[in-house]
Amino acid sequence: MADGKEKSADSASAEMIDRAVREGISTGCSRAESLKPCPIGVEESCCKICSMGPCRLPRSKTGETSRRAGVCGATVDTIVARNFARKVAGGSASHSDHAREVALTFLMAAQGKAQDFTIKDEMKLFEVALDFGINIEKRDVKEIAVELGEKALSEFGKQSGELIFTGKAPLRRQELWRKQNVMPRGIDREVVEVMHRTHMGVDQDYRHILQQATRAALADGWGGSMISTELQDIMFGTPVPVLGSINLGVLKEDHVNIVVHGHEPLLPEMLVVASRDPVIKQSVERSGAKGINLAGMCCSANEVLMRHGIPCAGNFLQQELALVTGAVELMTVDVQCQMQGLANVAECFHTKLITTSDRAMIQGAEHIEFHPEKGLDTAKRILTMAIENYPNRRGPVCIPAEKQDMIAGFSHETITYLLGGLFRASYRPLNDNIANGRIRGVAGVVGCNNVRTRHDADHLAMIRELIKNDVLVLTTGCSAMACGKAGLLTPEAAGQHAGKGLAEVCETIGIPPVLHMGSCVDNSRILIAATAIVKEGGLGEDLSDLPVAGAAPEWMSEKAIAIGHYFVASGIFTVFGTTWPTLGSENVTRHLFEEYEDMYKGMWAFEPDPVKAAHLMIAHIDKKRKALGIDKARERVLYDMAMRRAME
Ligand code: SF4
Ligand code: MSK
Repeated sequence: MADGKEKSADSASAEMIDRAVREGISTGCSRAESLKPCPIGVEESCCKICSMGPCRLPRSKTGETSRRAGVCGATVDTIVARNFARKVAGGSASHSDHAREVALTFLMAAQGKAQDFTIKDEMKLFEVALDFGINIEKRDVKEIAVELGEKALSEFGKQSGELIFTGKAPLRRQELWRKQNVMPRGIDREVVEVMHRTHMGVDQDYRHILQQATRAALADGWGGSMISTELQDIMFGTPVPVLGSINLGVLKEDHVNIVVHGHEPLLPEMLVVASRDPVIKQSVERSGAKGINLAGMCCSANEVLMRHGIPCAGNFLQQELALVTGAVELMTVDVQCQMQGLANVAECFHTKLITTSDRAMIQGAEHIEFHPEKGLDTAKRILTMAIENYPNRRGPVCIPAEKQDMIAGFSHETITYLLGGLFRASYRPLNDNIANGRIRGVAGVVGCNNVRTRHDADHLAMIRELIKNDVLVLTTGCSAMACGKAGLLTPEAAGQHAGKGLAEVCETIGIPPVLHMGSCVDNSRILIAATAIVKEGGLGEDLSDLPVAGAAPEWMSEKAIAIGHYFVASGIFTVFGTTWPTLGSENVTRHLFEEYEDMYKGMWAFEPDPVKAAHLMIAHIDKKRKALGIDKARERVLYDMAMRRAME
């Protein structure tokens, strides 16, 4: 196998990839070498939704789309559109089922039935209650929270009307969604309808299939994901900038290392509380370890980092590598992005792998189900298991030295305060700096790692290019963690990597040029931040008027497609890397890449070269600046005193 440095841009990961190879431990990197992707599947021109197939309709050698049809007569356009829509449904279902769990826990917390869960951010509770049309005057906090929990839960099963959070979007955008008939009605309904329409022999017009995919994606971004973010903020506190550290070097040889991996922050929150329990502390002392070291992985890491400053062990492609250190006593996994291969890696060491969600089990892992009624008790049980496992370490522990400081926790609320100050919280300074050209535009760079591209490399190449060109970057998920490891989430990064205008703004406010906004569901924060820029005024009337763009250069999951699709349907130009799942159909690709610009004023693009992709985004940003009439401002020179004197 190629050496670790070719597989990862992060030297800690490279070191562990090499260790795994030396010790004969199978990881995602080694499996990818022996398992090449199917070329027909990559282009999504294969249908297997009924047992008369699978029907494979590859492009001809000259690159033309096959004129053949599946056994039922389905064209390649229908097949590719169905596969794309099902990806959107899978992604929307994942975010939204996460949100359902959060909403159920929120309601139990409001009713006093969830052990140790409370309402931490009352101000945000009142704001969100008002969004839901709930009367907050002269009412008890718990009563408001119960009504909010019930109303939020009813968004999932609603059959008609419009999802409540779509009312937060700019009015122009809401009108456009109604005109295109994609306003989401109920979260579950839209996902179910995609699955029905893409069943054998139902919807067989690719444009019509994609219309429902769009409605399902909007039900994610302006529904499930947003509900999840807002209720988590109310329960656990709205994030504020926090100093944290990242990379495999956060693991400690003389501590009991527990890695929380997955997405739902419910158990991780309780583990934080339980780790402070005096009885737990006593058992740590008895074990001979110097303490408990909680660390996060993937989006669970983003959640506990933003609210507690808990260190991050790493992003998606580091999950198995953390275990290869031999220093992890226990890893918990709940839902999404956890590799089944973890069980094999854990077996090579003393590590206990614990599944905790009633929706996800892994053969070879131990299952300890987390339920909010007994949340704290479960967390203590898990910590105790980890402590008892500390003396069982086998073989030499090998923890890479790499560990990097970073600042995370830039919620939309925080950005408002940082920009405008506590007493005049506002996006006005950001809008002004965009108008005067110091900030050329804003980019949301998000998403996963993908073993088919060098780990972290594409995120970093794209983001460095964007900030060098004065584009402020908002980031979430595994992309945020790639930036953290590379030192881009520090205020000093502005002076080192950003263009002159962006650096000037960042240095004045004291923020990094790349702002960590959270986990995958927190991409809804980016929608809210973009909406706040529109509402502040002066930069158009819709999200599609803004000089902004989105990207996921190393995407791999269906959730990334759902996120990208709600960005596009919200009017944002979005470019993905690695591979693109509609290349099997020229018509479907043209529809999403070109016709969507007319329909939604936002469209998809595919560019595997991250620097070229950054320049597609910059070109789009410049096009929007020109349309707004602020393109000339960039050419204006800011004269300092020396230049003025020279003129005199
Ligand atoms: Fe083939 Fe049609 Fe069945 Fe798909 S639905 S597998 S194209 S026969
Ligand atoms: S964890 S969806 S690999 S961002 Fe949210 Fe990372 Fe992508 Fe999972």
